[in-house]
Amino acid sequence: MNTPRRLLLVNGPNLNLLGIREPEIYGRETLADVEALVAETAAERGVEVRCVQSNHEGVLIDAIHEGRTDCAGIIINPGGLTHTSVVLRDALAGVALPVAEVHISDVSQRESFRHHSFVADVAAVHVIGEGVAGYARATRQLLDILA
Ligand code: CA2
Repeated sequence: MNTPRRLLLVNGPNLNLLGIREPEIYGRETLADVEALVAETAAERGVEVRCVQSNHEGVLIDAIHEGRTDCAGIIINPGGLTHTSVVLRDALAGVALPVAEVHISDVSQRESFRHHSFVADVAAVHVIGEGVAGYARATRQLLDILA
């Protein structure tokens, strides 16, 4: 396979609050830090990243559809939509790009409503509970799949 030129990074609802609220759960890094980390990690292999964060499900779905035209894979932390959204899952399945699912916190150790992910079985990579650093590992694993 040719080296991919671009990845899509999608962060879902409320992740714009990273570093501002609940640092005991999500750490002190901001969304800008997450986006810079993923961009730097992908740049190690000459790959660009387009970053999207939205609090609106339809905006996320449109971004995923647009990614089909010029992105080789998707790194996504769907936030709370992980546990509720069939439509987000359908969008990811529909574009048929390799997906890496990231969660900052260890959702398996939190409330039972966080234990199910609608995205898990359409994702090829899962990095859960490794803090913001998990985005870098997810990026590398996704690029390994695409190489
Ligand atoms: O651990 C994760 O990355 C989550 O995807 C984060 C979601 C949560 O609903 C999932 O169960 C697990 C919440 C994102 C909200 O992020 C905030 C960050 C700072 C302050 C408040 C919310």
